[in-house]
Amino acid sequence: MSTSHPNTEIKYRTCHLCEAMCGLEIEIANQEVVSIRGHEADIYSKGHICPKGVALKELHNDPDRLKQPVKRTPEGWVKISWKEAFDTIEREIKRVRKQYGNESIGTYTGNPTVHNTGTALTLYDTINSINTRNRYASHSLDSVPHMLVNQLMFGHAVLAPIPDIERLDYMLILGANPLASNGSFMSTPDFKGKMRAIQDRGGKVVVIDPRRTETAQKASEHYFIQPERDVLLLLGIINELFRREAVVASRVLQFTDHLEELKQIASDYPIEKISSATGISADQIHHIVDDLIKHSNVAVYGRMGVSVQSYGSLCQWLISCINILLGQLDEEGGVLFTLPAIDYVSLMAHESKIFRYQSRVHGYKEIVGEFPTATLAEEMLTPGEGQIKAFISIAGNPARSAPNSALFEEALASLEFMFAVDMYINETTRHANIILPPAVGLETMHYSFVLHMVATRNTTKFSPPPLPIAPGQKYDWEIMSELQLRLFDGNWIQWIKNQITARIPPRLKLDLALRTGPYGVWGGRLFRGDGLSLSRLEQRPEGIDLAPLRPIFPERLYTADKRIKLVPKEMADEVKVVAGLVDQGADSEFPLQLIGRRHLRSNNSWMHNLPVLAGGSRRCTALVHPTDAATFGIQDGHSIRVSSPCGEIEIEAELSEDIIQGTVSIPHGWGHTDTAIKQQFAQQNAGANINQLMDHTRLDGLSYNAAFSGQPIKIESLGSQKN
Ligand SMILES: Nc1nc2c(c(=O)[nH]1)N[C@H]1C(S)=C(S)[C@@H](COP(=O)(O)OP(=O)(O)OC[C@H]3O[C@@H](n4cnc5c(=O)[nH]c(N)nc54)[C@H](O)[C@@H]3O)O[C@H]1N2
Ligand SMILES: Nc1nc2c(c(=O)[nH]1)N[C@H]1C(S)=C(S)[C@@H](COP(=O)(O)OP(=O)(O)OC[C@H]3O[C@@H](n4cnc5c(=O)[nH]c(N)nc54)[C@H](O)[C@@H]3O)O[C@H]1N2
Ligand code: SF4
Ligand SMILES: [Mo]
Repeated sequence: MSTSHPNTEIKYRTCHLCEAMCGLEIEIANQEVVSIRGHEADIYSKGHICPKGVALKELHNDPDRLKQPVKRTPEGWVKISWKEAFDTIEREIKRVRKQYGNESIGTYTGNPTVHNTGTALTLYDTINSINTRNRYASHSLDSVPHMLVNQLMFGHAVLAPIPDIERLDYMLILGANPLASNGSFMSTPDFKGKMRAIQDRGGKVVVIDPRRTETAQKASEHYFIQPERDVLLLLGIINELFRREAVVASRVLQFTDHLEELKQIASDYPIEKISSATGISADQIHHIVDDLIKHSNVAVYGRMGVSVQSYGSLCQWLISCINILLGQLDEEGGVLFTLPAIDYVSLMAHESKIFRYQSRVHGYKEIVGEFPTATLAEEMLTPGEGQIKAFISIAGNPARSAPNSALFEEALASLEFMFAVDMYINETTRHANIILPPAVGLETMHYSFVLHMVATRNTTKFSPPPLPIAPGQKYDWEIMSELQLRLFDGNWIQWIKNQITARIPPRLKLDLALRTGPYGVWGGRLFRGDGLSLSRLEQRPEGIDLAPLRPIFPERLYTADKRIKLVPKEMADEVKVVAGLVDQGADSEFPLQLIGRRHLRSNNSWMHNLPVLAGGSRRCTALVHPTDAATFGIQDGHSIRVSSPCGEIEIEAELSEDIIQGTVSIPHGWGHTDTAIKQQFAQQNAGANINQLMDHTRLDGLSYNAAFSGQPIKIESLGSQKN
């Protein structure tokens, strides 16, 4: 392709901001980004891009981005050397560990740790070296129901069923909005185009959501559902599949146990009994079941909306059950499992364990080595042995992303020592004593080894860093490895291992994993006569296609007997809580329910400082149904107070028939009102913080995932002025 300037060069890099893995074509002149567009030749994204990918240029040039360590002093933030930063951190962490014990150190790892290659490659060893059970992550605000269900049914937390988007002809989506989120547990660029292709080939996409979302508007059908009632709908569908004797005698059913038990459980939930609680009529549910049975290639898919709620694990479990009953699990055109070039599933097999020990304050069970983030503040604030006194936050903003922000901020302020690995001074890192900023974005190399595991096709691609780092900057993996060596605690065998793993450069790790992986030059099967290695991938910036997903069970199952557990005991116990839901009324004091909302131009809490994304029209509004607005005397544009048992916020009301009556929708990640943060643009467009309202004790009953959806609230008008 031609460049607009003689000095310019073109570089290619995969965008790391969301799961879609779009290939970017970046025009660079004199080490400055001139432009970013979609890479047409990319074998997976084929030129697709969204506004966030383009904004990587602004992220690179953001004047508020830190490039050197800073320490908090009474006079404000002061730049310090890397040596002083690491020395202080080592001294303080070791002091706290010696004084209060290992569990007094808490760690939190946020969403970008999954997306950033250098961090992802070093995180596990670094956190392990710190040797504390007080480990927390954004997963428990997001995806632990998926992980728990995969572990219980298939024997591995990250062995996840993925919709076969290119071949299915009927897709039932519950609680996901891929037109805004670009897909999750379904890494696939250009979902919009793929949805159109399904419709063009005579298929259907059907959305179940309390809001008529961007996806719902383009879908073939949309049904409004009452928040947190999906579990009833799913049980009703299963009941009907048994009643109509529509269970398919599939290949997978031959190595699946407990069919009768599932039939028994669902027998209490005929469609006529559950329909009014869901808000979807019995006729409409029958119509959905007709379609599920009629189509030959079907995928039922549920994401955030059915995970971050009180019945998150039950929903994810029942979704997999329906896919199995319809004969669609592990079949082309249904939901399949990946076999990526770096086989993270097999590499992490020994780590995929659950329920081994419990959290101190509430006795919540660990899942893959982590406790629920919703209880992290209490673990900091509750005195006693094991209380968290020092805190390490890596690429996260739990002061905005975790429930009950006021409690969380109180907890952060109570710590003896905290440090963060982050490039911004935000609501969380402002409490740190020291911030270590890594090089980010276009300064770093990329290989999406976590996301290939949840992609709709097996592909592989590596991007070297398009831009150099400035003198004095450090890469994320350099920071992590230094921490791994300095903060180590353990016996001498572990010490030796730690010394070695901390010194393996990330490129070598990638190369080894590729070479020994399923398509590797030293690996199992040979690929096109020539196995993969990093140098081979580097010659192919557009990536290499490794073919569509294909059936892979029972060989790929990680259960000891290579059989699928349709009704794990934990689920059989938990499903009993659903009985009372069928005729449960609204809370009398807090009669409305809250749900979230994502926008294409935003990314959780951290891209609001980029004018190209966050400028323009106001997005942080409360969507209120006109009937509810009339009940509470609210008009469009009114400033309203939204309150819950945990707190209150003020926000502008936006009246809309796109939300189900009785429910209010507010996006998360906003509320940049804290004057101690240093994100100038975000502060000017602060918005309101929904997590101020979220009750940190509302959890999914089995996985302890935060239950953001369905939070009871009330609203009142504050008058006509726009805030
Ligand atoms: N109410 C409500 N709350 C929610 C959600 C919701 O839907 N509703 N969604 C939840 C979900 S799904 C998630 S995943 C969580 C996210 O929760 P978190 O991960 O805690 O929060 P983020 O807003 O993603 O913040 C990411 C942080 O990483 C920093 N960062 C970005 N890139 C890099 C990098 O390359 N290196 C380092 N070291 N730091 C980097 C950013 O500056 C920012 O501080 O929020 C959860 N919270
Ligand atoms: N632009 C953008 N993209 C993102 C992100 C972002 O912040 N911005 N975040 C990334 C992250 S961390 C994640 S985890 C993914 C999430 O990806 P998705 O899950 O696709 O994203 P959401 O938009 O949160 O979709 C959740 C949907 O569930 C609906 N919902 C809420 N409660 C219920 C309920 O009780 N039942 C049902 N059926 N539906 C319900 C909501 O209305 C919403 O439409 O997106 C990723 N991509
Ligand atoms: S869709 Fe996701 S991966 Fe693609 S450009 Fe946008 S943020 Fe980046
Ligand atoms: Mo997430």
